[in-house]
Amino acid sequence: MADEIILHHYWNSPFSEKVRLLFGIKGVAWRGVIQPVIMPKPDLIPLTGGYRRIPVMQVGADIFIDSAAIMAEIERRHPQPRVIRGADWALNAWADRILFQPTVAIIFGAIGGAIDPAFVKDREAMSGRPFDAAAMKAAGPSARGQFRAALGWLEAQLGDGPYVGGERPSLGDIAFWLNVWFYGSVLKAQLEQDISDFPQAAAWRERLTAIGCGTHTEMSPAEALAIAAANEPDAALQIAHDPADPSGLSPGASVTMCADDYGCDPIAGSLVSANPHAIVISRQTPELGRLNLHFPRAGYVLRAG
Ligand SMILES: N[C@@H](CCC(=O)N[C@@H](CS)C(=O)NCC(=O)O)C(=O)O
Repeated sequence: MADEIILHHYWNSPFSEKVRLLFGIKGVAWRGVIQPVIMPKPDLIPLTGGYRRIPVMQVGADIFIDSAAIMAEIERRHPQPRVIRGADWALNAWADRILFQPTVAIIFGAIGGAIDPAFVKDREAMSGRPFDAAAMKAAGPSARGQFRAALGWLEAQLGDGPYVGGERPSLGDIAFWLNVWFYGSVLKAQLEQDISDFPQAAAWRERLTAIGCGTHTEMSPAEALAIAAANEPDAALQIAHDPADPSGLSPGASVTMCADDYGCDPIAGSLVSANPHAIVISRQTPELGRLNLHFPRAGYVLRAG
C-alpha cells in the first residue's frame, strides 16, 4: 500500500530504536525492512541515492533520511499524543552527538577484541577515522563517568514527573533512551549497575521498556523497492520553499546533500524546497523513477552542484 510507513532498519541500531519507541508511544502500525549492518546495501542505496545510514523511512516514493526527519514526519502524520515540542530538538541533538560519544566508547571499549573485523573495516571507511578499540578502552572510565553525569541530569529531571517532559513521554525521553537503550542492549549488567544509583532513572527505564514499538510486520526489501517504483512522490508532502533561504538556491537547482558529522556520501538531486526545518530534493532514478528525499535542516549541508 502506498501510504504504509516502511522503516528500513536493523534491530540493534540505536538510532532506529528512537523511531521504534516513537511508534510505540503513538501506537503506530508500521512495516519493517531489515537492512544490512555493513556495506554493501544494494536494497537501500537505490532509495537514498547514496545515503547508507540507518534508519531510513519510506512512504511510497518519499524517502525520509535521518531519525530527525523521520520523527518529525511521524509527529505530523500522527499528532496525538503530542511528543515533540520545539526545544526537545536541542536535547535530541545533544543525545545524538554529545552523549552518544561516551556511550560508544563504553560499549566498544568493553567489547573491543570481540568486534567483527569486517564491521571495523566498514566503520573506518564510513568515518574516515581508525576504529581504535584500545583508545576507546582507555577512555572507558572517563566515558562511564560522563554517562553517569547524564544519568544524574535525568534523575533530577524525573523529580518533576514520570517522564522527561512531565506526565507524558516526549522526544526528551527518546533522546536519553537512544543512549540508555544502546548501552543496556550490549552491556546489560553494567548499565543496570550504573543506573541503580539513580532510582528514578531506573524506574523510567522500565516504563519506557514497557511501551514497546507499536505494531509492526516485516516486509521484504524487494517489496519496498517495488512500492517505490510503483508510486510518485506525494505532492502533499512538499514543504514551502523559503525564497530568502541562505543557500541562495531556488527550486530546480542541481544540489548535493551531505551529513555534517560522518558517513558523508553526497546525495545528488534537484532542489524541491528548503526552509529552516527541512530540505527536500528530488531524484530521477533509472530503476525506481522519481523519488523525493526529505532531510532535516540541522545536521546536513546543502550545496549547489
Ligand atoms: N544522524 C543519523 C545517524 C544514524 C546513524 O549513525 N546510524 C547508524 C546505525 S544506528 C549507522 O547508520 N551506522 C552505519 C550503518 O549502519 O551502515 C540519524 O539520526 O539517523
